[in-house]
Amino acid sequence: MRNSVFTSSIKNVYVAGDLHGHYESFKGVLRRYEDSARDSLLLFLGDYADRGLNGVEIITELNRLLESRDDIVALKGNHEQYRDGNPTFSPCDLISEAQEKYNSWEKFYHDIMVDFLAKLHIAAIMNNVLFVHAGISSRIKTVKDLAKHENETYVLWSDPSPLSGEHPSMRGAGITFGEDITTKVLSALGLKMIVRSHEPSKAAYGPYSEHGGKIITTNACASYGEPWKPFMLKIDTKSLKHKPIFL
Ligand SMILES: [Mn+2]
Repeated sequence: MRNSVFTSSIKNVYVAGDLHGHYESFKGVLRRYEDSARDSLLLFLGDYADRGLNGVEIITELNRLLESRDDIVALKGNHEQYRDGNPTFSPCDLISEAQEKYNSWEKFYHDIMVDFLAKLHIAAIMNNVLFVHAGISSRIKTVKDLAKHENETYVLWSDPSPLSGEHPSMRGAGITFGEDITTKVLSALGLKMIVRSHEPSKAAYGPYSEHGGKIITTNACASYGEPWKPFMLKIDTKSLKHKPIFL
């Protein structure tokens, strides 16, 4: 699969973080976007299935939307890493969900997933902001580096940390990276801010800011059995002004 970087000069972006099979949040995102958005773009940050009950429905409906709407864009998350129908991550609840609802994972994968996965971008850049599912690494020095296959694991798995430098991640994939790395990579790319998801618990009650405000973590799911407050982030990618829109 190609790893492309979506770029646009659009100013107002609505961002939905991890959905993880949470259908109510998905519908909430679409409803709030249709209510408020003009001259803007809706960006999903990945992790559409697993943990919640409705990965099949979210992926099927989002796949249709990506076909018909050019103001809706979706990134790849670490829960969208498959090789010939086999997930390279775990847990992958989508397989049993599709078996149940479709009678066959193979059929769902070939009918829907192949098409859906091909529409996902590895990152997005709009004006001053870089959007990724998880994070970065010092190996990323140009926009092209974001799309390189060998960097995919860093973009899809890494987490910002209070520790400076780069360290192996407890996740077993990707790294943790400090503010020094964030500053270096943003400056190399000529950008000012990173918006990501991947750690829903950090943003359980609203946007989570770290690295001196240069990184914002978002979350749109409520699939962890806690009374979280999922939201989408409205951001002006020129001025960097942003606010949560709770679902
Ligand atoms: Mn993730």
